[in-house]
Order: sequence, then C-alpha cells, then structure tokens
Amino acid sequence: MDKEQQKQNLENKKDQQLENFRIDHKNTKLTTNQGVRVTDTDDSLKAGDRGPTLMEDFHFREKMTHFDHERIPERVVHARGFGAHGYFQVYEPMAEYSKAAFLQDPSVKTPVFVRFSTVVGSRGSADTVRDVRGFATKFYTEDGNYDLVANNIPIFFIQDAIKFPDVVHALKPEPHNEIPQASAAHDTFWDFVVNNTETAHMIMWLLSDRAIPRSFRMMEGFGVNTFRFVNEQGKARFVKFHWKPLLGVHSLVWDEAQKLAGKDPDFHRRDLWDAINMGEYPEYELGVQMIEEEDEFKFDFDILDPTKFWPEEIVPVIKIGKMTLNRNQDNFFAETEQAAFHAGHVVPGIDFSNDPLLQGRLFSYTDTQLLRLNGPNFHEIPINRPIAPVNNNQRDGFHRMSIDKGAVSYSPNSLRNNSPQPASDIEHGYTHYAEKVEGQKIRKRNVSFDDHYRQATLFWNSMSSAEKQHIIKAFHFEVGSVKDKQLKQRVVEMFNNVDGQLAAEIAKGIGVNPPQIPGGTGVTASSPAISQENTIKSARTRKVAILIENGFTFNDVTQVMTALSGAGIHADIISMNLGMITSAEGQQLEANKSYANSGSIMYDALYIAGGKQSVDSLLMHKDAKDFINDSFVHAKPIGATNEAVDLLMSSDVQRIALAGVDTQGQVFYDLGIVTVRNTSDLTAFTQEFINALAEHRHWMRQNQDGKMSG
Ligand code: HDE
Repeated sequence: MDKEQQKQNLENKKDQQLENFRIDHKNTKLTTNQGVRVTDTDDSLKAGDRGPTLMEDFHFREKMTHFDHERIPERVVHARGFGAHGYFQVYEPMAEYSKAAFLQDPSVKTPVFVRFSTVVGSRGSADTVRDVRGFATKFYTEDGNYDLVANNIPIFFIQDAIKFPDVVHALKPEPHNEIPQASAAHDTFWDFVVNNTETAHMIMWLLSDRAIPRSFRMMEGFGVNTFRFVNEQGKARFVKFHWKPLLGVHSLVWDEAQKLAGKDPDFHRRDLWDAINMGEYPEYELGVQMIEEEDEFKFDFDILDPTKFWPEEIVPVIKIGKMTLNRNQDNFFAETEQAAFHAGHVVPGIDFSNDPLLQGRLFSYTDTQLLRLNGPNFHEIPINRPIAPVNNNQRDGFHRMSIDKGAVSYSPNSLRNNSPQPASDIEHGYTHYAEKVEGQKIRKRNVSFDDHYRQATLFWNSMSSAEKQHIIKAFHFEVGSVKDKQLKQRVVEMFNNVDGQLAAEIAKGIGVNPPQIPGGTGVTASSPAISQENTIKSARTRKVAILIENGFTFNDVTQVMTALSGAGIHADIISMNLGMITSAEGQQLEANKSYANSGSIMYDALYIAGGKQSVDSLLMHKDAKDFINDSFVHAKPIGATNEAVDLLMSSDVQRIALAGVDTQGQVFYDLGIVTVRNTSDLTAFTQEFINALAEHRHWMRQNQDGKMSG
C-alpha cells in the first residue's frame, strides 16, 4: 500500500472497524440470541388456551430478561448527550511544539467521535436548560486514542478535584425530593456558592448567554485544564485547547430556552442530527494557547488555576486545525451512550500539568467507566476501540471480547521473546515529561490560588450591555428561586466583590438589601474576545418561519425562498393547517408545519408574505400574533412584505419599530425588522433580511421602552 492509500485508509479506518459490528437485520428470520429461529413472538407458551405461561418458554424468558437488563447507569454528570462522527485535519505540521502523530501531516484526516452534553440533568432532561455543555472529542490516532474532554466554558467551579463531589451534590436535584431537575436555581447550589467563593468567576459564565447555546454547532469548546505539548526533543510548553465554531458563538434567550424545553426538549440534538443529514457539516477550528515553561510565573494569575482563563489578548489562540462532523451515529446506545471519554487518554506529544483539578480528573474517568460499563474491558466496545493495535498482558474480566492466544500473559517473559515489548521513544512509546517535582506532603492550596474575583470582574467588564442585562436577569431567576433569604443576601454580598453595580442590580430583583459597602476589584481591563457580540456572524444554516394563509402573494414567497436557499438558509411554511395553501395568483405551496406543531421559538427569524386575504386571516389568528410577538421579544429578525406590513403594525412591533416605515417601495430596516411595501421586486428586501439574520439577534430592541427580551 502506498503512502496516499495509507492516509486514505486512516480516515476510513474507524468506520471500517465499526462496520464489522453493524447489523441491519433486513430480510432476516427472527431468532433467539442463540440463533434459534422463532415461530411466534406475540404469544407466550401456555398450558391450554387460557392457561398459565410455562417456564420452559425459553424465547419468552430470554426476551423479557434482556429487556429487564437494557439500562446501564447514566453518567453521574453529563448524563444527557448526543454524538456524531467526523474527522480532524491539522493545518501545518506542529512538530516544533508537539510530536503528536495526528498533528503532523495536513493531508491526513484523523477520525473522531464527539459527544456533546449537558452536565446536571438526567438522561431524559431537556436540551435547552441553563447549564455548562460538555464537548468531548475522541481522536482515533495512529498512536492510540486521544480524548479532549472539554466544556463550552473555559473555567470551572472549583480549584481542586476533591471538591467535585461537593459541588455536584449541591448542584444536582436536592436529595430529599429530587427537585429541581437540570437547574442550579435552588438553595443547596447557592449555599455551596457563597461558601466557596472560588466559584465566583464560573457563576458569571454560567449565568451568561454561554449557558443557553443556540446550537451545539454554535458553541466553543475549552479543554479548561492546563496541559503540556511536548516535542520530539522533549521540550515542553504549557497549553490550553480551544474549539472555535465556524458558525460563531450564538445563544438563545432565556424565555425561549424555557419554552423550548417544553415544546422540543430535543432541540439541540435534533439540530445537530438534521444539520449533518442535510450535509451542513458542523466545523470547529482547534486552537491552542501556549506558554513557555520559563514564563510560568509571569502572569497575574496562576496558570494552573482552573478557575482562571488565559485572556486571548494576552496569550493568543493559534488555530492549528479543523474538525468536521460529517456522519450521524447508527445507534445511540452503542455509540453515544457507551462512549467512554477520559481526560487521561493522551498520546505521545500531549502531557499533563499539575493543575489540581486535572490531577483528580485523571483518576475519576476510568473509575466511573468501570461502574457504568461494568468492568475493565470497556475499551473493547466498538466505539471505544482504538484503531491503533492493542497488545498487552491484561486478561479476562467481564465481557472480554478478544481471544488472547498462548500461555504467556506476563512480562518480562522468555517464552514469547518478551513480547509485547515496551516501545522506545523513537517507536512512539509514551514518555512522561520529566518535570522536576519536590515538596512536602501538604493538604493546602497555594496562595497563588487565593484571588477569586479579579477575572470575574474582567468577565463582567467584557460583556456588552445586552449581555450584562441577561446576566442580571439570570441572577434574578436563579437566586430569586432560592428560599432562604439570608442566602440571597449573601449572594449579593459575594458578587459585590465582583462589581458594585452588578450586586445592586441583583439585589433589586430578589427582594434583599443592596450592598452596604463599595464593591468591585478595581480591575478595569476587559477581554473583547469573550463577548459574543464580537463573534463570527453568519446566516448560513439558519431557520426561517414563513407565515402564509390562502390568498398569499406567490411572487413574494417564491422570491424570498429562492434567496434564502441561495444563502444556505432553511425555511418552513407555516399555516393554520398542514397541506396545500392557494395563493392569490392560484398557484399552491404546501404548509409543512402548522401552529399546532411549531412555534417562533423553533426558528431564527420570521417572514410574513403579502397578499390581502392571507394577511386578513392571519390578523384574526391569535397564534400568528403570538408568533410575531415572540419573535419580537426574543430579538429575532422579522421580515414582512407588502400587505404583511399591516399585520406587524397591529402587533407590539408597530409601536416600537415601524414608526418610519416607507410606503414607496423602499426597504425599511430598523431594530432587525425589515419591511417593504408596494413592490414586487424583493431583491433589496431579501438582501437586508439575510443581513438581519446574520446578526442573529437584535438586542437594540431591549432598550426601547425599557422593554427587555427574554
Ligand atoms: Fe468531567 N467527568 N470531571 N469535567 N466531564 C465526567 O466521566 C470529573 C470536568 C467532562 O461525553 C465523568 O464518563 C471530575 C472539567 C465532560 O461522556 C466523571 C472533575 C471538564 C464529560 C467526571 C471534572 C469536564 C465529563 C462522568 C473535577 C471540562 C462528559 C461520566 C475534578 C474540561 C464526557 C464520565 C462524555 C464526564 C469527572 C471536571 C468535562 C465523573 C472529578 C473541568 C465533557 O468521571
């Protein structure tokens, strides 16, 4: 096989490996698990027509027993997740920094499997809850599996892994009544927060828009912990990993997220599944921040402290490659549910740091898999199998798949020529970075971990005014749900250490006193890179709701649909009833959604077509008005052409946005509302509407009348 073929082979290797295990059961006869053909699976074997079921009915017993054992324990955190396959390609050889095999050749596509998740909720909870999102990637490299087990927030609640059970216990539903599901809005969590001020920075991120992403395709991933890159010469550098989505970082608004949790609890997984099925493959660039070993102490934070991030303005993110997710899983349980990630699965070229959170993670992941996947052989489950050969003297255990031949299962040995033999560095044997460590055994945290507030202030300073409003409203919801008044007061005092104005605003909404002493840390710097205002803006892959009824203007709708599809935007036609809708001109279009099975919350934008009869029916319809008002309140782009502008005028939208609307065929665009009247040429309109879509949300509406969206 030549080199080109080998590369091609690597890309497909994982898929080929999985293919060995796939069964589609088409055109087969029903059998038991022993391969015995079954004649009837709808009636158990009985003694007589109306008699009891017989013990000897092995088919019944097997079918029922298997069913009884179908469940495995859900993950203690990150229980709800969704996976997809893809590949990773490096942009340039990274040999200067890391010897990792998958970071060397830009023409090589390394297979990956990614699992996105929420953290707190159980497996059946809703996708759009306020929570951190997991973003775990398994790279099936030639040198073994590398797992980048990341979150969509770059820092963490706590500094030392020993507190993980505490923070998770406080965050999970309260143990006496298992309330609330998938939410931090309860007393035990905030009790933990005020008693552990190192959480301050993470809370700022958790209550920001980051915690309610629009889509898995539109969120960043962060390795959080500090790792090391090690090159062939053994030189190491500290490194932090980032995933940057090419569609930018975008969020829902809280009201929308809550409504979606009811209307479509699978909103995020459906979005990912549909996008991949439609060939709109999500792409993320892999970025690294690197710090030289000798610069370890040059920062005003400890680079091993996981409650701190490295501002991009100080340590730039270098984009080194791109991941593309291009294939949906075949079976949720076999792949997503059985995937076993581990922050400790590293390959030569990637090493650990002494970050105390990371050190604890290195223990926890295997431990949890042992319980969840019931034994030490979970690496043999197809989704977890490396494509690199596995050879060692580990044997037996539950569900062992491989048939290890021969008498020798120890090392060193003479009987098998000491095989499998340890590999040298040159042969890509993993050599741990020879960091010098010495010290006394102490249970203590270094003073360099003492600052709990400065980066929380930096975060607050970096937010746009709309983002700040959302954070304050999130505090009102979360802390407002706390029953203990003293706790609420302590939250205000704690966040007064971050920013006085913030604390005063929190206090206003939750019925406690504003802080009595001046607040803040004195930090005035900001990090523009962390504001979502400064993210990539793109209309591609967005979803538009088109409202029509009988008598709509066919010319309006077809022009808009053509322009949208040309820009890679999807549209659903929504009407009172599903089925064919007849235009004023006589042509028909099919409504593929109705108000019964859709809602404004499922779309990124709204377009209402002209046509007097259609608009008159919409005017009579409360659902249509709700659609418009929700789109408006959630700051989404709204487009209307010709008679449909009157419909907007009759809703909340009119009061605020349409004061200067033009009647002479000129496009009017204000606050994300795009209208045009008295024209059949919608070229300029569609262009503006697509621009408005790319902006994602139009927060300026929040400043009108003091009316807030979300
Ligand atoms: Fe995890 N984490 N974690 N975590 N984590 C788990 O492993 C743990 C932390 C992350 O899609 C568990 O297989 C400890 C940070 C993701 O399957 C468990 C600590 C980050 C996933 C565990 C942390 C993560 C997990 C539960 C603190 C961001 C889901 C099930 C010391 C970098 C992976 C499992 C998937 C899952 C332990 C903190 C990311 C219990 C002890 C920080 C994305 O082992």
